[in-house]
Amino acid sequence: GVLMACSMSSYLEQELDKRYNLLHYWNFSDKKEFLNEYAHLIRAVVGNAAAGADAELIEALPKLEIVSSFSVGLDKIDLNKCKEKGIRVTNTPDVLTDDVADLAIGLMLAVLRRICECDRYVKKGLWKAGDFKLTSKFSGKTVGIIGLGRIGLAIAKRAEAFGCLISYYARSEKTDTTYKYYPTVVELATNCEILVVACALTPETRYIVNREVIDALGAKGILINIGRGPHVDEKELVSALLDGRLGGAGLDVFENEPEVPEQLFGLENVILLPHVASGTEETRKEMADIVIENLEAHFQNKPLLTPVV
Ligand code: 8YV
Repeated sequence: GVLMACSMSSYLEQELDKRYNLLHYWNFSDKKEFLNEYAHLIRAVVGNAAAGADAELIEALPKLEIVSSFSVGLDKIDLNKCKEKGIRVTNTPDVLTDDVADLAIGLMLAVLRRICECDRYVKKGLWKAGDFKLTSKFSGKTVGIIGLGRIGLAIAKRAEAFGCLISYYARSEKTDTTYKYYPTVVELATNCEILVVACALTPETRYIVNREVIDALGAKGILINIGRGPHVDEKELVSALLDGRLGGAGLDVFENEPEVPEQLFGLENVILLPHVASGTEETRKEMADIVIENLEAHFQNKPLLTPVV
């Protein structure tokens, strides 16, 4: 049996249903009762950015062999517990890099050029009453990236094409790039106009964007988050935006998504997206195929495509 942790892709669901005894965890309101009945049948868990396999679920599944995530991020999986128990883990890297980087640039443009507000302006028939106000230029801005992995690098390359000066923070300086390295996020934020969160969520990177970083970014600074909500101290972010201590934000992820702080709904310098960075037909199909191929490889004793553990 394969346990799907939450609803994520109808294509993936159909394909898994053809191959395995697929159990839909979210359909069972009484998880205890469900586990009592089905736990011994489950050899695989399919999770995503919203639900994965925490220590409790892993402990409850004595026959669990593999957790295959429909995401690149692994923060919803207890990796240590998996290691300890010899449970394999896979994710969906690379195929979503372009989409996530594209959307990060889209957020920068949307915040600075007020694209969404402009659209509403035209659709409300306001244009006839006067021209839209002037906005801020994106090309040539300094862009600071937290995490220069696959996605961070793809954002850097795109921003470079817009004539932006790129700098980054990472645990250590990369030897294979000429982008300027800052050893702390505060220094990075002090020296850039647009700060982008593009690292993995781990205990070390939780709240990596805190009050100090927000203040360093400042009243003209823009925060872009295509990582995870808990990378940012959301209470601090909201109060900085409300007080005008931060220039603007483009957010695809939130601390308690799908809950989004309603105080932000009225701010035109803030763009709020419902975690859609990888959400294209093309990419979600590729992600689903990787999940399926990893499970097939595992059950046929072949090497996994994208092993993490
Ligand atoms: C997905 C993601 O939105 O890859 C990740 O880490 O956050 C996303 O691509 C999600 O897992 C799809 O359900």
